[in-house]
Amino acid sequence: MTSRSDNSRSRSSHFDVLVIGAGFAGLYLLHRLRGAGFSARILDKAADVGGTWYWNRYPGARCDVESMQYAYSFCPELEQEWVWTEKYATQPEILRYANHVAERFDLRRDIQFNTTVSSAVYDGDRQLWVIGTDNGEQISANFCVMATGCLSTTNTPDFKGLDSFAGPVYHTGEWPQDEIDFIGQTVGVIGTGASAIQSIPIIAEQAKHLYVFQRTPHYSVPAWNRPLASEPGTQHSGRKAYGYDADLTIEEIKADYAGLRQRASKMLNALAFIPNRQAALEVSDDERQAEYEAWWERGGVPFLGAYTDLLKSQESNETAAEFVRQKIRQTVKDPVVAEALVPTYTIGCKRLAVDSGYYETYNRSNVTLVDISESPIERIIPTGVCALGQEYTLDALIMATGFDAMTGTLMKIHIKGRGGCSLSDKWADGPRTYLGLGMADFPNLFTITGPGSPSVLTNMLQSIEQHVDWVVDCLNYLRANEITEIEATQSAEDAWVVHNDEVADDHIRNSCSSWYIGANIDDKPRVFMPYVGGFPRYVDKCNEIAANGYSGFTLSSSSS
Ligand code: N01
Repeated sequence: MTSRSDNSRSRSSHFDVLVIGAGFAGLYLLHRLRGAGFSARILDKAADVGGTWYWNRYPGARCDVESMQYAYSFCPELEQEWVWTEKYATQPEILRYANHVAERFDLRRDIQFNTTVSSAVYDGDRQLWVIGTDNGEQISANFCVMATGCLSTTNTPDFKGLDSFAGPVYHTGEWPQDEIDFIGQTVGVIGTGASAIQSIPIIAEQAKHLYVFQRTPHYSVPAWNRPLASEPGTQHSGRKAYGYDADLTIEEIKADYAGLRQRASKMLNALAFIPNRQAALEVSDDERQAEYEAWWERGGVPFLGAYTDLLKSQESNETAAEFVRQKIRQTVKDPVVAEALVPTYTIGCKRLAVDSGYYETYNRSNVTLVDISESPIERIIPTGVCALGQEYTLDALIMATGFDAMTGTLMKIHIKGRGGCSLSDKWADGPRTYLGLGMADFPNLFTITGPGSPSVLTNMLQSIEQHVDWVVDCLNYLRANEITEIEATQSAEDAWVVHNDEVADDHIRNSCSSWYIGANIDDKPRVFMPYVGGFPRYVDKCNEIAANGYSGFTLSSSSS
């Protein structure tokens, strides 16, 4: 087997392109860079490939995008040969896929694992980036690409006394490599976002008792996960099927995978499904109820496609929200617990979760919901958690408390651009980018799915491929035209930030406290970070800019 952590080989210390991150973005980028004849190296702090899927090994971790769509499209042979076994792939299966890609395209020989990038400094005189690592290395490159992911720096709130807890403390986003056995243990989970919603049903099956500390309830819709049968006609589960992916067998999708991708690229979230073309308030209450029921039976995030205006009109949104609230009340037997689990805010404002038996788990006698919405956790003590004036004695504590999303990882690296300009100063009031791809004062630096791009509001694989293709096409263009430096202009960046804010300002997704706006991190500026104008509009803009010779960027050569 290929050595996965071999940092001892003699290595060049200058490359055309340095890539930070060996997740799905970094892997595809390396493949494309090699194909285009650039020398490239990936650095990653993990011991192997996979990015988010390397770290998020918590029980029940799955992708909430259907597996046939959460897969690369760049290589038709890869699309055909890989066989997903379930409608929603588990973390181990997705990691196997990342490993398969690394092996199939012989990527590991240009990846340096176990290497945390601590600094990135632009040397304007030499027009190159100097990357410093925690191994004490300095590696330079003409271009640096941050493929660092949107949810890669975990958030552990500063609970008083946390260090005093005598048992193990786990974070869902930095789960240990070895399987953790909760059998016979009393376990506490803090947080009820997507990671908690996936892990709670599994942990509840193992634990002697599970306490869930909930500050804000989350909306979740069922996954109706199932094996993906390979014979035509056998994967229909008898449910009313909505959307291409739900209707089609693996063979049917593989017979026209390009068609599926094409349909996905026309959707705001880059997911192929057939949305309803009606508005929620155009139809009668009975009709609407039946429609929601059908989408509930279909399962997954397309639920928000039940009507065209669910993310546009608060009144329409409320009809969908109320439908889900009723589902929670019908599922959870104890009415007090049910009411505590019912969210009151806009559905889809926080990212909609997709679950397998989440609400049902609260009917178990070994599960207790601790509603801390009115009164936060007081402190952690050696034996457990103090909240609501009580002590909850625990053997293990799980932080399902999310991430310093979109900016956290970049802000941790000391990035200095032209003239020593620091990224943390530039982003002190929130991220500022041009297209989420580049920044003024940071020449020859690209971010893959950076803030200001649709990223987390889309199927990430589709967005990653679009960004990687755009960056590599740009590098090809620069080389062909003997251009050695590219930098977003201040005016183009300013205009993009204004546009980003305008589309986000009155958008429903901007109406509650979520990680999209940094609300989960104390002192983080409250700015809606992903681009909410939709994937097709964004892609058109990127293509137009490239076709116009990279308008909004200043291009120069060392000889000029
Ligand atoms: O994190 P979150 P996550 N005291 O930020 C609570 C992706 N993902 O890891 O809502 C008490 O959503 C916090 O409460 P509140 C997906 O994009 C994808 O679950 O801030 N509680 C919340 O309940 C997702 O959206 C998959 O009031 C505290 C929870 O911790 C994103 O990752 C699977 C607290 C954090 O929820 C993040 O999900 C899983 C405190 N001091 C995740 N601080 C896929 O399927 C925070 N909380 C691809």
